[in-house]
Amino acid sequence: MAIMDKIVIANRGEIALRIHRACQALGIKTVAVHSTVDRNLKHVALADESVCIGPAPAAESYLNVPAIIAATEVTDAVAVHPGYGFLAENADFAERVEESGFIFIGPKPETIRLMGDKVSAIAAMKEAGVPCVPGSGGPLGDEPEVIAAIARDIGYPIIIKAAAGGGGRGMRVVNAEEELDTALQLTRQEAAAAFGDDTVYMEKYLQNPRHIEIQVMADQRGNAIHLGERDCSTQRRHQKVIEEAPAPGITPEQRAEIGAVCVEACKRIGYRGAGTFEFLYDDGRFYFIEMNTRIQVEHPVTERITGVDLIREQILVAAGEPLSYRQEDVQVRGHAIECRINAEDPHNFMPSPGTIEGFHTPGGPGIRVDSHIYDGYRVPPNYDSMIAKVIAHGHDRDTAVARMRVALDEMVLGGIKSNIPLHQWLLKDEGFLEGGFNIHYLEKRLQDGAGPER
Ligand code: MV4
Repeated sequence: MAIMDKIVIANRGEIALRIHRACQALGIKTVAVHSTVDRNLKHVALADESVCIGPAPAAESYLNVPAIIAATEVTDAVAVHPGYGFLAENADFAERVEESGFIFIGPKPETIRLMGDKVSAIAAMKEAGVPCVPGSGGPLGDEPEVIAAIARDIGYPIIIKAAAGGGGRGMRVVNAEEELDTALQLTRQEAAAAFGDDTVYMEKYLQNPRHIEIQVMADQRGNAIHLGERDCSTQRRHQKVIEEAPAPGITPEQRAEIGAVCVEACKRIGYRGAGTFEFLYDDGRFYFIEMNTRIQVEHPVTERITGVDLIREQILVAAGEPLSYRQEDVQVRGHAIECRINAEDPHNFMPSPGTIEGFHTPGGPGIRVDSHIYDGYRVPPNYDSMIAKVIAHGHDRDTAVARMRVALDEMVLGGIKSNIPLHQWLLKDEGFLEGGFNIHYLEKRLQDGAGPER
């Protein structure tokens, strides 16, 4: 008997296929819910059942809560996996799923809500002993003098962030006191317009940190483990381009220490399922900024170095089963790198939807490709442009990079433009190869005119 009978996959693209595969391996039936333009998705063909939940715009399909709940009811499914993006971190959705009598494969709705508000997330983490960025330690009030005093105390530059923001939305750097009032007003206005909540807070602005995140997994029996870190510093406009694990230069001792802190925090707040603690890493120290309460795009690099199937664990713990691993069972082996392949122009980053003509995936030792595309598949213009993830593993970083270069050279992806040339350039960039990058490195190189050959 399978641990669950049938799961609704409330997502699309590569992650929907990834979830389908994990279900199949557990003997669980799947329901693909999809928009009208997504009838030809690979996981729709493979799923046991499929339900069209609306037209192409995500607001009317993948974000259509009543349609997804109805599809779960009519197919007699027992659980919903939200993947990433769309409704994955929507506490109201998780609540609706549970109120309808189904299992939400993710944290409790109240945990999602706690972490969705960055002010309450930071307060909870600080309380649990997680190191945070020096800051206001709560929402900013409406007295300019008090706010100016907080900023002076922290020391410029500071950053003002929207409590309802996250992932780079609703924030502003302030370099000196004379800019403070204007920046505060603008950030409040933008936050009110974008999130319907003008609550803002303040942190010390770290100028050139790396973005390092810790993967955690918790069951419903009080067990929690960490699966090491990922370095996601290689990004452009808050879109990650390359992720890797372990993070260059992080020692096993540092990993064990910050990992234990995150595990302890998970236990304190009764965390459930997969989660990621996002840190800025500067001057040898970790500073918590946000927690993601979902499985992430880059989860395969962690799977590759630890051997843990994170989607499988998500499903097991959602069913009430214990984690399959104790902390001492988790070992970091070698190095893994992920290149996100997007249907976009490699020079100007404009989306490039269209029909795939000629698709051949690379292979060989240490290569994994997570992708839903196939020869003749039409990439719709309506959604995120990521169409594949290539993951390379090796006994060390250089070996993983070498294998990734071979893989990308071997890969055939015709009919549309892709950012493969951007990756091929980055994988030969000296700064990248040295691992001496930070969150601004890629953007600076591009600004300096470096990049793939035209
Ligand atoms: C910061 C920061 C510097 N100092 N906070 C951007 C996304 C959101 N998750 C938080 N972000 C940042 N917060 C302090 N106190 C710099 C960033 C930031 C960033 C962080 C991670 C990855 C890429 C980034 C790109 C620009 C700015």
